[in-house]
Amino acid sequence: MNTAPETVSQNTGSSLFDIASIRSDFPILDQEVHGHALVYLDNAATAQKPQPVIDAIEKYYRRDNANIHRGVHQLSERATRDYEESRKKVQQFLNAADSKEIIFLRGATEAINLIAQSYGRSQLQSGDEIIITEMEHHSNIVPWQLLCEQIGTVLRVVPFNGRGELSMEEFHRLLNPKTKLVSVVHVSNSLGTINPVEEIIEAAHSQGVPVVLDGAQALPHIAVDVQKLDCDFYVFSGHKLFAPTGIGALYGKRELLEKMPPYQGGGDMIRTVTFNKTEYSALPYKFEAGTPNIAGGIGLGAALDYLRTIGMDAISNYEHELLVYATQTVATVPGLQLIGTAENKASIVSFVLDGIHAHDIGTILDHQGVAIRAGHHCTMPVMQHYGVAATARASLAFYNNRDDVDRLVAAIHKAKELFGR
Ligand code: C6P
Repeated sequence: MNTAPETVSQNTGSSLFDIASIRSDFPILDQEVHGHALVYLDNAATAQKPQPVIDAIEKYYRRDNANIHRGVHQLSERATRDYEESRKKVQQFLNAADSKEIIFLRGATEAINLIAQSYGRSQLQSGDEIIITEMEHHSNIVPWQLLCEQIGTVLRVVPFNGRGELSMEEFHRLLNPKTKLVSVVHVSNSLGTINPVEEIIEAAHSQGVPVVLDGAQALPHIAVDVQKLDCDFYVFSGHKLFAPTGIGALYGKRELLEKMPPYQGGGDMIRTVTFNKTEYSALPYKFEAGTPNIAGGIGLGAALDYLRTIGMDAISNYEHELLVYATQTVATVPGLQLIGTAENKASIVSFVLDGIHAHDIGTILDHQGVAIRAGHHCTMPVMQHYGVAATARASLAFYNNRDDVDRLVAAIHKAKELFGR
């Protein structure tokens, strides 16, 4: 395991942050890659899992594995109880008013597709406008394009400036009586920008327009209160939140979810079925057809318990300090250009290097034991904005430390050396 300058506890302002103890909760970090201690800086793609999450999944498969909501036996009762407890934990984590407002799905992608196909198809009409932004992940672009092809809605796109900050002037200009939905990323995965979602929600609501927030990259870094934000929908993926893959959730205001038709049909989402008429289950089950990812749901609950013991404010404060350090240190590399320098950022550092393709940077860094992501990050319009094919992206989590950042910078220097730059 890495020894770090900050293995001493750091006072983050709100609580003591014991980085050494936190790192020891993530067994995967304690390994070598290509003969070097692993530095994992690809957290925006997927985050690592702490031991309590691994234990919760193992316990489910060792002791409790059974289908839920169906069985009359002990195992099914236990599995159902733990799965439904997790729903309550998601409700508490987001501060939603009611656990019925939490729909378990595969992740952010499926959640946005559900909103587009269920809310979009039932509530919007040809000519209605949907506002998104230039910095959306493809999963907050393509589902709306599909809807536009299907029912004739029109997509409007809010641009961002050179720093990666949304043009709020343009947002207010685009918001007009034809606007029927706004769907915006809370934190950009390729730029790190934390968007002014409060202002967006207030302006949209003043015109009676509901707002969807893509929280996939926000929840791992900042405390989110959906009631305080007053957003209408909030979506996220568990695997970026230290939970297993294949599980995530959609939060929706109850009155909106109530009027939306089911997204998929099948078992568990019905009350009665005859060949003449089928009655659907109540919320949240109306949107949860078929056997769900039970182990994933239970693992997600364990991840949220773990995050609660550390505290999201402590995480935000710690990561902010680390981001400042990473930004300053990485920026000292000659020929390196940071992509995404917004005033308000989460811990994502995207960059390009003169004369070296991002994929080559990624490969050379991997050989130094440093895992980053290189590519368009499923945000091709962001790449088009900057006129680059790809960026190298280091995305930090609360288990990273200054030593990781120093290793990143040393590996970038090595890449430059190998390319004779
Ligand atoms: N971003 C990244 O490396 P899924 O695939 O459903 O778990 O998440 C999709 C998604 C939606 N919104 C945002 C803002 C995201 O960042 C992502 C996933 C990963 O940046 C994989 S491309």
